[in-house]
Amino acid sequence: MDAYIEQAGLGGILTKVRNGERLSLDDGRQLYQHPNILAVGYLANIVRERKNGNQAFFIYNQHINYSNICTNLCKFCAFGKEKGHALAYEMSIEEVKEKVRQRLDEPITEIHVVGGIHPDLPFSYYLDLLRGIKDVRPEVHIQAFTCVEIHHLAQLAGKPVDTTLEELMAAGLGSMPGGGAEVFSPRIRRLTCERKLSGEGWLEVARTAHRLGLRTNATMLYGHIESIDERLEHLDALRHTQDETGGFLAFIPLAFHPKNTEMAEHSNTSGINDLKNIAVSRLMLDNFPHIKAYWVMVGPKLAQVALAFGADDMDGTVKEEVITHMAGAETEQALGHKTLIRLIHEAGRQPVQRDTLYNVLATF
Ligand code: V47
Repeated sequence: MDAYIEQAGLGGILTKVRNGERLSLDDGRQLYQHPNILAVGYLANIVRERKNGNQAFFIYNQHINYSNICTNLCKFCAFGKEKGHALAYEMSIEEVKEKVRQRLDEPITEIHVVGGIHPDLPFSYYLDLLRGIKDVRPEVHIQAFTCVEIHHLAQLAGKPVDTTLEELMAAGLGSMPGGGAEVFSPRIRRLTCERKLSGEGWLEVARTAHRLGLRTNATMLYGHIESIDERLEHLDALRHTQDETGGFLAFIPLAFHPKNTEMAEHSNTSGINDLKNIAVSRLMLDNFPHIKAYWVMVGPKLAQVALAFGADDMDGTVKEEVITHMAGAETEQALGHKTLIRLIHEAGRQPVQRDTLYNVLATF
């Protein structure tokens, strides 16, 4: 195989990968532009197996999107709606608790909570939301609020981000999901989400969370107007932040879904683009423990294949995913854990049910 990689012109990168050396942005550019997906995937798989062996993780989780009312109205998003819009909704704390109650018979270990930037819900709503979930399901880990939401909550509370996070942690916040990162480039933010917290602002919230001991994820929304260099700068900013804090758990490349968005003229991403983003992020993010192939966005079939191209995690059972489905996702709303286990087995990997912090709960 090494001769094959050398013939593909990737011998220099292979040497660096074998020696555990950091890849440069030029290396990243070469990988993104390389036509041979097998060669790029082979390199990513070396890192994937060094970090996670043959294990492929999944989690038993539930998604709750408490409200889609949002003042940012990003052009790539079909989920966020202005207050008063026919499709706008907001759940009462009792409705959130009912969602949790409805699934008490399932062995869910994580509840993933994300919403928009709501113009008038008070800070107390978010504390009550966390406490309400814990009332119904005390043992569950709550992974809630993107860095963008946390920044907004700090403004609502009129307090610094660290104090705000401490109050949320006391109410039950266990970790934070990786959304809202999009592409950090100011050009992309100006053209697609000009009202959103800046890339530097997103990273600063993540740093603050990590300082308090909160683990967080990171994402990148690819497949729209971003250039390869903008993707690489995004990955580079993440790995520098991870050098400083070590607080990121997983990176999730998010495939752009254009339907019902203001960027609907774009096509869906291709399988090769999806695999490239997984493989290149595995290679560039040498200090991230995990790369997720989020089956909701890339489909269960490609997420399964991605386990040989750098990914070591398929996310989880999910259920009631709204953000991608409003943007036209054709995947199911949920995958049973038996399906996840079968997909992982068929990929030749060892299925591992994990908790949010990647502690092993069961192997199959
Ligand atoms: O923040 C919005 C993105 C994110 C679209 O941390 C879109 O483990 C594609 O972050 N097409 C929410 N993506 C999802 C997310 C996530 C999902 C699963 C696991 C984790 C994790 C995080 O989805 C948003 C935004 O970046 N998004 N619109 C769209 N049309």
